[in-house]
Amino acid sequence: MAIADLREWIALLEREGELRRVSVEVDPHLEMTEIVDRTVKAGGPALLFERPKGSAHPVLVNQFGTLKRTCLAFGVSDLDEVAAKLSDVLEMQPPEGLVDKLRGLQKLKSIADSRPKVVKRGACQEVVLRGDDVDLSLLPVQTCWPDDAGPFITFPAVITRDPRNGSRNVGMYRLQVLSKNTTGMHWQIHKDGRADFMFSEGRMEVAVALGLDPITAYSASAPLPKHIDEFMFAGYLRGEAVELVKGVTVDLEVPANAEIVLEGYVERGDVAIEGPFGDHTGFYTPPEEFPVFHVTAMTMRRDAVYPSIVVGKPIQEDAWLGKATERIFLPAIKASVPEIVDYDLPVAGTFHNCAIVSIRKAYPGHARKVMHAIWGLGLLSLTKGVVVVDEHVNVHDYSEVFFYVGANVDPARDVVLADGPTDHLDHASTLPFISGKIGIDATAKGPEEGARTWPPEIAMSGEISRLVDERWAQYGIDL
Ligand SMILES: Cc1cc2nc3c(=O)[nH]c(=O)nc-3n(C[C@H](O)[C@H](O)[C@H](O)COP(=O)(O)O)c2cc1C
Ligand SMILES: [Mn+2]
Repeated sequence: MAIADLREWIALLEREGELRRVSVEVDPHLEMTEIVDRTVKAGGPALLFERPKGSAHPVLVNQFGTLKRTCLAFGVSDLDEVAAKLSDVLEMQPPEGLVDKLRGLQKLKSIADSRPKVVKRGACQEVVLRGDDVDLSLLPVQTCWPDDAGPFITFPAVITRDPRNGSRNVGMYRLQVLSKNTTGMHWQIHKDGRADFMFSEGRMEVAVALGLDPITAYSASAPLPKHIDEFMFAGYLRGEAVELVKGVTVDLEVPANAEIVLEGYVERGDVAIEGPFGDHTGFYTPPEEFPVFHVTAMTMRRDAVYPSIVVGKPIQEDAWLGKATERIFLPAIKASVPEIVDYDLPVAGTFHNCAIVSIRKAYPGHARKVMHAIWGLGLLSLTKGVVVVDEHVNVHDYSEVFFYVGANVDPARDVVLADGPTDHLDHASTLPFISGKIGIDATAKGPEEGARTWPPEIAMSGEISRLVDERWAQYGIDL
C-alpha cells in the first residue's frame, strides 16, 4: 500500500525512529534553518517543529534528509529498485508466448491505473478561506538565510495546465511571500510551468499543493518531459493513483490528500522583484522579476502540517531528492543513449555543474558523442562539466574517477570545450542562461584517437588472488 498522505508518512517516520518532534518554540525566521542545517549535515532525523513562532501549523523539515529516509519514502531498500520499475516499462518487448503476454498486460494495466483519479471530496478542503480571508501569514513560512528578501515557501507542488492542449504540469518552484495574498512565482526559464505561462494569454490559473505523500511531493521536482503529467508518474511509482479534487476557485484539480492548497492565478505583465534568496547553489540568487501569484483561496486540512525544505550550501535535504532523480532517470537516459552504463551527479556539483558518465566505448570519438548527448538531454543539457570514463570505472567513487581523469587524459587532446544553455541560477557564466561547457574524455584511447600504445593496467592474477584469500588467516595480518 502506498503512503496515503503526509500524516501517514510522519507516522511511518516516527515508527522507524526517523523523526524528532521539537516541542519548544522555534522561530521560522533564521533559527529553524540553523537547526535544520546542522541536522542535515549530521545525517540526523526528520524534524517536526510543533510550535513554530507565530503560527498554529507545525512544520515538517528534513523528511528526505538521508538515503535511508529517501528509500523509505519510495518503499524500497535501494533507489535502483524504483529505476527497475521504470525500465520494466521502457524496455517492454513484443511478448513471446502466453506468460509473457499476461505479464505485458499486467504492466500496461499498472500504467493505466496510474492515471490520477478525480474524487468528490478531499481532506485538503476541510477549511476554506476565500477572498479577504486568505492570509499567508497564517503559515509558518521560513525566512531561511540572513540576506533573503523575505519568507519563501520552499516545498510546493505548483500545478498548471498547458493552454494549448490542457496537459497538466506539476513543478517545484519556490514562492516568495509578498503580501497576505500574493507570492512570487519562481519558475526558471527552462521549466515547464513557465512554458505553460508563456503559451497563455492574460490570466493563467495556478494551484499550489503543500504537504503531500512523499512520492507525490517528489514528483513535482522530477525533470519529466513536458507532456508527461507528474501526478501520473507519481501514481505509477506509488502503485496507486493520485486522488484529485476540483479546486474551489480554479478549474484545476489538486491532490485530495494535501495539507494545504493555494489557488489563484498569474497574469501576463504582472511581475514583481523576487529574491535575493540563499539558493541550492550555495550562493544568493540576485533579485529578478518573476510573475506574481495572486491567491484567491487557501484551503486546508484541520490542523494542517506545513512542509518546508532548506536549501543552501551542500549538503542539504534536496541532495537526496536529486539522488532519487539521478537513480530513477537512469533507465530513461539509457533508453536514448544505451551505451551509458551508469552516471553520477555529485552533490557538490549542485546537480547542474558536473556529471560523471561511464560508457561501453565502441568506437573512436565515442566519449565525445556521449558528452554531446548529455548536453542535449532534457535538463541534463544544463550540465557544465561532463567526465566520461570506461564501463569498469565506478562513477560513484570520486577517487577512482579522479585517478582516471589524471591518468588517461592528455588535456591537449581529451578536453572538449563547447557552449550551450546553463542553469538559470548559474552565476559564473559571462551571460545569463548561456555558458561554456567542458567535457573530459577519461576513457582509454586507441591509436585512431591519436594515442600511442596504451599500456595495460596493473591487476593481480585471479589465481594468486584466490590463493591469498585462502591463506589469509595463516599470515596473521589483521586488516
Ligand atoms: C527544493 C527544491 C526547490 C526548487 N526550486 C525551484 C525554483 O524555485 N524554481 C525552479 O525553476 N526550479 C526549482 N526546482 C527544480 C524544479 O523543481 C525541477 O527542475 C522540476 O523538474 C521542475 O518541474 P518541470 O520539469 O515540470 O518544470 C526546485 C527543486 C527542489 C528539489
Ligand atoms: Mn514537467
